[in-house]
Amino acid sequence: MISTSLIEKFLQHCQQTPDKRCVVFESQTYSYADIRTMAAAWAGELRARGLQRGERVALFLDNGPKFISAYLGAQWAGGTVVLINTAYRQTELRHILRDAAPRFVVTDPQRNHEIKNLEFKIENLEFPLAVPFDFPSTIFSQFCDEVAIIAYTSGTTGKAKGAMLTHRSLAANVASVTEAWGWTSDDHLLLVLPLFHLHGLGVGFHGTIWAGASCELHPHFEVKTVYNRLLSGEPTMFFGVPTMYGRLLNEAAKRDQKPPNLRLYVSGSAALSADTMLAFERVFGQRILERYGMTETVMNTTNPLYGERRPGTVGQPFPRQEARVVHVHTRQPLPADEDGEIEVRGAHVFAGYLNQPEASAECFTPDGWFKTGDLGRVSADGYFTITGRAKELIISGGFNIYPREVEEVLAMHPSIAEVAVVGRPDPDFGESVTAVVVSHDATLNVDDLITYCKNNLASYKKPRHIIFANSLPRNALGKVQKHLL
Ligand code: MLC
Ligand code: AMP
Repeated sequence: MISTSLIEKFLQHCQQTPDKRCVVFESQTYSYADIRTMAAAWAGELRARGLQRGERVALFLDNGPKFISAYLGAQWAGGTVVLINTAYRQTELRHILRDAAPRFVVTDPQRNHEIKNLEFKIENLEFPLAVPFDFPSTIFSQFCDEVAIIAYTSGTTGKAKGAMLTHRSLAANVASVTEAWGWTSDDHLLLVLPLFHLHGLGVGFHGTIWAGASCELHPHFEVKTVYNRLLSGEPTMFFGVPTMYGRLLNEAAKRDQKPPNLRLYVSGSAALSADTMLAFERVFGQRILERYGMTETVMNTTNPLYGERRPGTVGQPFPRQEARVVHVHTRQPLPADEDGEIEVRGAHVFAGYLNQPEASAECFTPDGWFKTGDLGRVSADGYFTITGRAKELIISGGFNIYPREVEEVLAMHPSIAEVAVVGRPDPDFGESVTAVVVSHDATLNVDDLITYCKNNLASYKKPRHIIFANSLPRNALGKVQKHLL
């Protein structure tokens, strides 16, 4: 069992290789010692302002050194970090801040107004002061079973739930990931995923720190910049969602030069089509490694570093982790090649949802398997394939959108009588949000409805298509039959 934490590992690297490059951001290089100094400033500042062990610090920040140092500093000071997607608007923010009740919110001046408009008494931190701070790193062994991160992910209720990940589960997972992918201190990751989700943070950044490696952090994915950085030959790894790989392929079609081989390309957060995977291999000369994860568990299964990367599959469980397929009703394990629900078990699995004892109990079996809500099957030689979802969810460009959440906002619109939100295939985003609306207002305008959604929810959740209907198909119980839509 892993009895160390990410912070402890980070501090070990700071001691052993203080001058080694840790993060590059906007042409500026930060060594392990630099990041340690910045994280210590945050830890000192938070403690000086009264942060107690186990209290929460929310980060409402985009990618950058401030995110990284506040993240490490808050955990170093014994706090729990609450991750917030920076696209979130009032509805989402109000819910998260009410539910997580953070003691502090770390944000940028331009985002301050979003928080200030909410009726919360929060001490807002914008800049760390250099308050001296040092903690013996050994103290973190005692922290292992405390919550390191609360990451919001929705359920069918339409309200996001805070998944609590302990230091131990994060460490166990990143140890498995770095081992499976042969991640070493020589690796340099091109990291363009948002750090407020577990793909960018729990895989990209944690892996970097765990391995004592380095990453080149970008504010966001911009295809031309990423292509140029790949051409440079400097990064050894790139992690992306399928939308990014589709865009890189389009970019390659416009360029004369192809990037040299990387040690590893990884895709996840949404299904990578076998077509995209094979087209990428034809053009870039190497096969992407596809893996499968979730906020509640970070990484579950992976195609192999060496050996067959099978298109359309998400590979096998990471070292020291388990996965199986069970019947959706009887919950009994199924033989190979039969479709059911995927369950996972291991030290990587989260500790439950904040303030949700019932939902937390429901998602586990008595013997500790976590019910992922993903449908799939496993081949006789152990490769998992995801075939669908038991949970209602749209994954657009790697961001999760819960139809119910968008429906609730649209239903509040005075001109809308009924609404149902569904996903539909999209060549760029994989799936896109479509709203079927029943309205008796002939003047209702599509653009106004989209603006209305953007004012209330993160912009990526807005419908990309709105269809007007006279009524919604319902079954005898009055439930909307979405499959007919
Ligand atoms: C941005 N927009 C999206 C969108 N991303 N719309 C639908 N789906 C998306 N994914 C909208 C914005 O709201 C905005 O709308 C407009 O597009 C331009 O914004 P942008 O930021 O410039 O967009 P773009 O460059 O197109 O972003 C695409 C993307 C981004 C793929 C780079 O979505 C992204 O970084 N996705 C990664 C998500 C991720 O990290 N997921 C991991 C979850 S963890 P407007 O109208 O305001 O202009 C997880 C576990 C696991 O799932 O297994 O990893
Ligand atoms: P999130 O709630 O953002 O953590 O999203 C997790 C969900 O993303 C999983 O439950 C899956 O449905 C989906 N997912 C992640 N990786 C993959 C993948 N490689 N293929 C298909 N779906 C995936």
